[in-house]
Amino acid sequence: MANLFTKWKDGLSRTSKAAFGQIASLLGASEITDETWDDLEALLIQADLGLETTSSILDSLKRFTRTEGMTRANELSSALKQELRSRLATPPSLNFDHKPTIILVVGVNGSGKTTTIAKLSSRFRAEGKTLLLGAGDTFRAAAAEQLQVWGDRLKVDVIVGAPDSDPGAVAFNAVQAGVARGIDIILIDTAGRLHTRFNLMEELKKVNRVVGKAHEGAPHEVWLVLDATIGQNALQQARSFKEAVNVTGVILSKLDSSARGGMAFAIQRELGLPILFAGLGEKAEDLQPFDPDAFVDGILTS
Ligand SMILES: Nc1nc2c(ncn2[C@@H]2O[C@H](COP(=O)(O)OP(=O)(O)OP(=O)(O)O)[C@@H](O)[C@H]2O)c(=O)[nH]1
Ligand SMILES: [Mg+2]
Repeated sequence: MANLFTKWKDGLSRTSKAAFGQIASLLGASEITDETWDDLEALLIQADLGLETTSSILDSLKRFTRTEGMTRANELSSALKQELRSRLATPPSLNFDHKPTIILVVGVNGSGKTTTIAKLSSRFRAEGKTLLLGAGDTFRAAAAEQLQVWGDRLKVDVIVGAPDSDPGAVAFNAVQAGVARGIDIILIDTAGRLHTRFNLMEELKKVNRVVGKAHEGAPHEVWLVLDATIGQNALQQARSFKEAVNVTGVILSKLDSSARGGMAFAIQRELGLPILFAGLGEKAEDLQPFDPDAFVDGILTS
């Protein structure tokens, strides 16, 4: 298995070659001019950092260059790196104090929820936890099957409902079964839904409430899977899901397919949500705990 550094570097190679790569070239050996600032601003926006985050980074860097008396653009590189790093929180360590710890996984269609649940199962099982999966996506016929295939492969039981049955009922059954069996972690998959669809968001609220009825204090975590390739739209999605259910953390999927990835900074700044894991590929071991140092190093490697 490739070491972690290589995994992040390889996983982020698209990102580092695109906008962030151009930043590295921009910060070559030339003088810092007004044009340098304009270009840097454009590239940070292009990299998906968002207007607010970009202007705040530029303000800090301009202040820093003034106080340090910097004139060369290449001196800006390490300042930018530090600036980016300081805007990413180290994710809180996950403690699975509750037995079972019940985790609801939410997000728009195709964001990577089901695959992420499989990857998480594989990771948690390797840490010695017992798991149970709830196929709360009763909407799409193939959805429960997809989770079941992963369950078979990973040897993790999956609680499945009848097609078109109530997703709340499946979630309820999964929680009850997990409690009865003394399971450590229950991961509940949900149907993908557009954050703009009122009825589907109401349904998600209901699933959330039902899980709370099945077990007091649950869900203990609600993880939002955001596709890193969709850019700034991820912010809007995150806002809507956060309003509907109590999202406790974000998983950034498909960072390996994204040419930008800068919205990680905007998610933290504008929503205050921790990024817990990053999807760096399609294999089970490609889900890694979010590592801000490796992330910043990875995107700025030219
Ligand atoms: N390259 C890459 N592909 C990923 C990653 N995570 C998920 N995918 C792919 O994205 C596609 C959609 O993943 P799913 O897990 O089915 O997404 P979902 O959110 O469950 O989709 P719905 O149930 O339809 O809402 C699949 O082809 C996955 O293999 C990742 O980190 N990197
Ligand atoms: Mg799914």
